[in-house]
Amino acid sequence: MTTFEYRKNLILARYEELVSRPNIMLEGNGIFNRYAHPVITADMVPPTWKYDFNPETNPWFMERIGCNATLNSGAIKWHDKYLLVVRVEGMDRKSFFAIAESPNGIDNFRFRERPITMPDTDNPGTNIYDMRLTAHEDGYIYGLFCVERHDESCPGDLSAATAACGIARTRDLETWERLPDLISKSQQRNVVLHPEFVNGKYALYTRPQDGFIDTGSGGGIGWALIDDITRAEVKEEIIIDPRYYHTIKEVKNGEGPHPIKTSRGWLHLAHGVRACASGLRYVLYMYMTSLEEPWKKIASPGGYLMAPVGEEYMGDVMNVLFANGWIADPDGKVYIYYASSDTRMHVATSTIDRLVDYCLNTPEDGLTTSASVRTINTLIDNNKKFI
Ligand code: M1P
Repeated sequence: MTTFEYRKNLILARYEELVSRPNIMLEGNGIFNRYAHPVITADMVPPTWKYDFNPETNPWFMERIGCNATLNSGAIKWHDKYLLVVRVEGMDRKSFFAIAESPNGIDNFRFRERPITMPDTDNPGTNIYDMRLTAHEDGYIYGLFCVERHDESCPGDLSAATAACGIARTRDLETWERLPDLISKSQQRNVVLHPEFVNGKYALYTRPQDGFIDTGSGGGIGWALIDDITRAEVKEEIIIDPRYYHTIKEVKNGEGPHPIKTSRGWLHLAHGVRACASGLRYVLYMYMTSLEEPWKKIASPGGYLMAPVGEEYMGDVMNVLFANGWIADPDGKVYIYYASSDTRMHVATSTIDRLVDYCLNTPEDGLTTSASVRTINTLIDNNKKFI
């Protein structure tokens, strides 16, 4: 057998084994369950995207185009399948979108034949990433994502960049129509389209920021109504979920996927960021807003819902959990898709009832040590009647 044949068979066998590996649910904290294996890793990118299969031009069956990571994925249920629009990051640091689909939402994710070819605007981005998918009541599926460009106002600084919100829409998740980027006075990342019209307008969750990394003096999760999605512009913006000193969202926060509608209000998943000696720590948290007025907070459970554990802590950007996709099934099961350390994708499952209970009955952050201890003592006192 030639080296080419041997290596080709080995790579294909390993790939098949990995993409068809069953996942196993782990016991959790009553709120959600993690799973034993990531749902998508860089090794699950199809070999045809990486290898030249021609024995004449690739006799050693060498990898030609490497994949670095598969992370921050948008999610949607489509024709009974669980679809992730995965941020695939090549070894060249460029991210692109690619759809992976699974019959059950927890394993057997396979990428479609090709990545998404996203049309550019007249001002092409250098990098695009982190798509939030919204099946809007106007009939389109929208994908909102970050478009990164070099900041031309700093010609001498190769790290200076700007972040804007790119907008595309599709009816079939095959062909995408690119709309102009969101016009906003500030830079924007983590912009999410609300699935319903509000007062006859499109509604966005925003994350205004002064710079590419720093949210500056502002920040927080914002809310803006948009007159025309084909020329989207943030004219007025209010902050609906601000940052607070000495909390999980002291440095910055951002909306995750679009909120899930429940009979008790809109369920929101977001990420919060704080600084520590080892750098920034990204965790996932939840809040709820009013059904009628989705910009008004009605519940704010204290602390984080999920933080990195085990191998989740390790990766390209350590100590990061980030989620921009979840799927709620008609039976109430919720699939939370999250990336760990900007490296791989995982799933955790819960139910709408459990997540609503979590939001409504988890004590709020009292913002001081004394308040936290008072809250624990109240729980201990109440428990005395039962133990
Ligand atoms: O590296 C962690 C995350 O950093 C950014 O998130 P945010 O805008 O909230 O700071 C994004 O670049 C995100 O992709 C990344 O996962």
